[in-house]
Amino acid sequence: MLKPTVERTLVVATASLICAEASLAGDLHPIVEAKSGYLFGAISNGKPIKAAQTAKSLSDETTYRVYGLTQALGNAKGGKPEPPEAAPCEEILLVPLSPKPEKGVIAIAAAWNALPRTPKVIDTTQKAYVDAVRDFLKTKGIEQAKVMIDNIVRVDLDGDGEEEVLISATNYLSKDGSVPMRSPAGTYSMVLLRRVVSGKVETRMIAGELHPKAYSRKGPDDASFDAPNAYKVIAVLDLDGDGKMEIVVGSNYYEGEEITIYSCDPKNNQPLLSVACGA
Ligand SMILES: [Ca+2]
Ligand SMILES: [Ca+2]
Repeated sequence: MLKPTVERTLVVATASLICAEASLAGDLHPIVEAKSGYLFGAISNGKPIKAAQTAKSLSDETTYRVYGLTQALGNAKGGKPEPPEAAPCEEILLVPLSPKPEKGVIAIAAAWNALPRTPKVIDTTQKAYVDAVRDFLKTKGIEQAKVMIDNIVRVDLDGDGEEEVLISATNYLSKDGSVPMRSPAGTYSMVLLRRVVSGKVETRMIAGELHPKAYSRKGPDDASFDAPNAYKVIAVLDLDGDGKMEIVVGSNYYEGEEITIYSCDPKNNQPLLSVACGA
């Protein structure tokens, strides 16, 4: 009597596994960083799925839509995700895209319009924003900061009719704007979100790091450098199809980079999916 029961259980288990895979493939929206081809993973039923799991369900050819910061750039075909041929970043999966538009930032296989509202890139020297950055740094212990803004993007993230402003500001005091191995005192890099909350403008950091003091090795086990990062908004797109736009932040340090998709939650922007490559 025992054996048939076991067999029946096995049959049921296999069937439910097939169902799970089929529904995943049906609503799987892979997301790729257009320049590098890094596979972030996917969105399935509004939830993030990691790259390795996404890759199992992708076929040899997937049609993606490619987006830049301010425009849709048409379709591209993506091949099966493969690990890179050489180190570093063996854990990353690459999706070869064709064609590869020059201004492409993100490719996503989804039918919805990921750019429901067009972000505007505005003048980085506007006093209101320079002051906002300086005031924010002051609250974090960086007095009299030299404000340097990389880009300012204005867009209605959540679709409530009120525009939000994303400010990417970085200053590591290097003459050529490069990111040093050690952070000098009074340096910073961050992405700030400015939005109106109950009639008042609120400024919050979505990603970034602040260095009121210069990095120095405190103990014998500490590294001799802290490899600070420079953060910048590279795209604002609705990547899960709910009409609200997620924020894509690129960050790089002296020999590596990371790209992270943050949720559009107005109170707390959480990282949803991220890809990183560094030595
Ligand atoms: Ca809004
Ligand atoms: Ca969204």
